[in-house]
Amino acid sequence: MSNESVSVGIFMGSKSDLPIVEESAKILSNFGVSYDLNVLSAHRTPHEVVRKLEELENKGVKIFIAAAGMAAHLAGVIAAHTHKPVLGIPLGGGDMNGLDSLMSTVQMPKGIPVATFAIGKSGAINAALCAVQILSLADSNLSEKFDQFRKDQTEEVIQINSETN
Ligand code: RP5
Repeated sequence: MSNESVSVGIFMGSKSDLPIVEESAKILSNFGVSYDLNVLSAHRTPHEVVRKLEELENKGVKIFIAAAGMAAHLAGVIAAHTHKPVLGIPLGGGDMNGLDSLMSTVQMPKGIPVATFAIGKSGAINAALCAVQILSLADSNLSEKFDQFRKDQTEEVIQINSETN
């Protein structure tokens, strides 16, 4: 096990979630934020989820991102075992197109919060951006990168109009 520090611990419930969760990883990579990506399930591998979470706590993890579909309890289980912020991404793919995982993730009973994002790709991107925003509070370099990202994003939209008008 390496002793390298990790800022964000990413968990997904199944390998089938990877194409969406990679969107979070791409954002964190672009901002130079260290992360650790894990396929671990709250119901298939409950002990491994906790073991991995504790390993990451020892590496100084500051935020957890948890993505799962169907009866998506992964984010809630992680939140039960840590005092760090947990950002939940509900995933589609099941018969209910993600409404099941949205409700499972967002409807946490009081006392154990999970910040819940949009279903699927938008949620994966926004959860990572939110992680960057939280880390920026104590990191002025990262904060500058985030400011630049927002400026560039605005500029791209303005550019589309100047090209079409
Ligand atoms: C959840 O069940 C996973 O997060 C995944 O989104 C869903 C289906 O998992 P697989 O049957 O594809 O492994 O636990």
